Amino acid sequence: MSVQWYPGHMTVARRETAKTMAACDVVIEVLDARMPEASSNPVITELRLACQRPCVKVLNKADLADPRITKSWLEQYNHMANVSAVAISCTHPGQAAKVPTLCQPLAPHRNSPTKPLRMFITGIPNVGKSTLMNMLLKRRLAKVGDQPAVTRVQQRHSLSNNMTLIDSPGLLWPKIEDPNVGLLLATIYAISAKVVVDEEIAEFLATILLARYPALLGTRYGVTSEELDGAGVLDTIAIKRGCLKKGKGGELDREKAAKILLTDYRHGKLGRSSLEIPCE
Ligand SMILES: Nc1nc2c(ncn2[C@@H]2O[C@H](COP(=O)(O)OP(=O)(O)OP(=O)(O)O)[C@@H](O)[C@H]2O)c(=O)[nH]1
Ligand SMILES: [Mg+2]
Repeated sequence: MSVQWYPGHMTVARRETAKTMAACDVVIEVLDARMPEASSNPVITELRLACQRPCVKVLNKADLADPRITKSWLEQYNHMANVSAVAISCTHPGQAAKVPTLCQPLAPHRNSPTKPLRMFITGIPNVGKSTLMNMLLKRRLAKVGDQPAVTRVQQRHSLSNNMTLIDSPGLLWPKIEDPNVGLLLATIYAISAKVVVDEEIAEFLATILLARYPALLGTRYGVTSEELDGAGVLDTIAIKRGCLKKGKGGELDREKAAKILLTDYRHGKLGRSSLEIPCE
């Protein structure tokens, strides 16, 4: 599934990102800890390297990811030049504060009211950029929500006399060529539901979970080791949850089962899992 979802506001956001990148000191790239590479926008990396800006990679939603795999990702990222990486969960008060602490040493010359540290929060849609900003400011200044494209314009705020923060709209790249990346991004709802089919995404997700975390599927839906593929997992969910098409003689409603699996996964109801592992 190659994906083309690039609403008008993202063209503007791409231009604004380039401008803000040039006028910031540290880039805070918010990623989804369950898939840090798939959720890293190559356009943002390209702009950042062109502007030679240091970066803090924030593996957010770490409460939903497999902690062992998150640790491996951090080791890999912390070896990169000009990059610090941290895993946080914005659902845990206090963890967000690690981010500015990591930003400061990357631009030590910016540390005064006349030369404040300018931190630019960027990343793909729905990874928690605005939530992170709200947590740092300890106020609900930006609207947040579990769907892509909630933030439409940049917002700049002072974090202290010596630090400013900019939240920005989620940015994708114009054409996601790799079908796996498209499906991964659809799984975490970084791509609008209008352009993807739930059943296809859920089958893809179920296939990965079946291979890597079968016990999670077993506990929540009673899926057994006899299930051989993602389609079978959806059938089991449909049976266990009584998802039947109306007036179709008991035919399974796989679309409804797909929605159950995706909603559960997005809300962490299955337990912690990572869909990408380093050096895959
Ligand atoms: N479980 C969990 N959920 C989180 C975390 N951080 C944010 N969320 C949720 O993720 C969803 C998206 O958060 P936002 O802050 O709106 O994401 P965003 O990156 O600003 O999204 P756009 O503005 O659409 O690009 C919301 O439902 C948040 O409550 C986290 O650390 N853990
Ligand atoms: Mg936002």
